[in-house]
Amino acid sequence: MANNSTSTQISNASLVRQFALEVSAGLTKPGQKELPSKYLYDSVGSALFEVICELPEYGLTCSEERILHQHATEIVDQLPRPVVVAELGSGTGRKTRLLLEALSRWQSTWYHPIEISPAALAVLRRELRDINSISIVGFEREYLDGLREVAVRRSTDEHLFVLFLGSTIGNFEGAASADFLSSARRILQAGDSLLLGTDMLKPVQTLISAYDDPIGVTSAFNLNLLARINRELGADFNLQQFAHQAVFNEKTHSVEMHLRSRSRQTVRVPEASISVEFEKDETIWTESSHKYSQEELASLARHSGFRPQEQWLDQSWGFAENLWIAE
Ligand code: AVJ
Repeated sequence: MANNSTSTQISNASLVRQFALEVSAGLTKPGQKELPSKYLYDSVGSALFEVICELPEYGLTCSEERILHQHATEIVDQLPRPVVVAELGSGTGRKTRLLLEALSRWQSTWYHPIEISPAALAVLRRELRDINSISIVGFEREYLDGLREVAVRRSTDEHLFVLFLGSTIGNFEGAASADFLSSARRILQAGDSLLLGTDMLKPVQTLISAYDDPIGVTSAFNLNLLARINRELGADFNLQQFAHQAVFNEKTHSVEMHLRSRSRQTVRVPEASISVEFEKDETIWTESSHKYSQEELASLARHSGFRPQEQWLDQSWGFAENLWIAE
């Protein structure tokens, strides 16, 4: 099979309009202002996230890579064949490569990365183009929309193998994670599988260092969201007037990233037709990264229509790769 690579995408104008709507909703929200974390990943943000993954303080990536290095073959051996692979959020492809290589030993494989960032999709295609018998067709879409497209294209004998790595599931707030997984499950058929990466609960200080690293990469990653709003929506955020903050929310078991206003100020966002007032020390909540317990994972699987099949745990950091089967 040729290693081709195409993608279907939606128009830039409609993406910018959607961005403007979500920025407007988040910044005019009464009480805690917020911005959706998915917008952290433009080309600058995606590049910064790759650097974050190299930081010793951010143990998630290395931990997950260790698991896949050791167990990729064992993981794919549990799958019904033939499988079509769909990945929610493609990352750089380094972890995916380990699984695709293991798969390509016994079959030609269609691989569908679903990724809202065109920059990340491009990196991925470059990264994976040398793997034999893998055909890459990417979808520049939101996760569930992309998954639906993959699902309608599969033939009757094919099983879907959905990758959702890196603990990105942790970015969904509270019940939203079970809602999301339930929605994904409804797109799947019984017997399809999900490989879910989850970062586990660990001491708060370890977590804070992971999200507030000493050389400021995560700070740049967070502040870039405001820079992006300046670039794409013509806003006048003064980046010097905002500070990165990482806090652990004990109630929700999530590390939250915020951007704290250093002064009382007003920011205009012309393309979103809004003007926003900030009190000194008021924050914009930009991301939550939930940390899991084993009990919680079991109940999450149950509530979203999956049966946990097997788990691979890296003890040295505390990261779990979970293989769940759609019931
Ligand atoms: C890619 C969403 C899993 O939440 O740990 C890294 C993003 N944010 N540092 C995470 C992130 C701050 C990351 N995910």
